[in-house]
Amino acid sequence: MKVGNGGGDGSRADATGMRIAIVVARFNEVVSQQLLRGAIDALVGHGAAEKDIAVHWVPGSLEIPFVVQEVAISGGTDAIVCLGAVIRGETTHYDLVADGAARGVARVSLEHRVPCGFGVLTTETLEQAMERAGGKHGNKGADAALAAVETARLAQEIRGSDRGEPGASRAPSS
Ligand code: INI
Repeated sequence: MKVGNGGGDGSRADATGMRIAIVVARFNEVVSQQLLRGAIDALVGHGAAEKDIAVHWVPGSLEIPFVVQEVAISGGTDAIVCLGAVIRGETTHYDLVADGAARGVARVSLEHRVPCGFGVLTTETLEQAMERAGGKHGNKGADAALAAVETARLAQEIRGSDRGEPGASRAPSS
């Protein structure tokens, strides 16, 4: 039996040599900037070179899937990190934006076989968003970045396996 060792704590997120795109929504920019800072710091802290990180700003979270698709089609990117903040208090079409972004990114990720970390916050208030963008609840931009890198590494391992063995993921060790 072959047992992969996925973790989820970022310990397997080795970004060395990876080319990573970050697609970040300008809407609620005060939050997005913090998510972006967290993502870049996490990527560089896990071995990525700054020159290998491309940042694409889009107007709002609804535009994220299209740009993710363009990045995927253009090729050469190992992982994509999606960042944004959808805040219910400031919109009547919160559900539409939140749902559209999530479903769109998931679809592109699967259709184009590119790992995407999803760091689009969905909160009731700006305060809750800030708490998750470097505040008391951590930085979901960093979390999304490391999730994308870890998934990209796993994909490399699976695709690189030339012995025809079934792939395997590790169950939590504890
Ligand atoms: N986009 C966001 O990223 N967050 C929001 O909270 C938000 N609100 O509140 O509406 C939002 N809307 C813009 C949307 O993403 C598109 O940019 C817009 O509809 C134009 O296509």
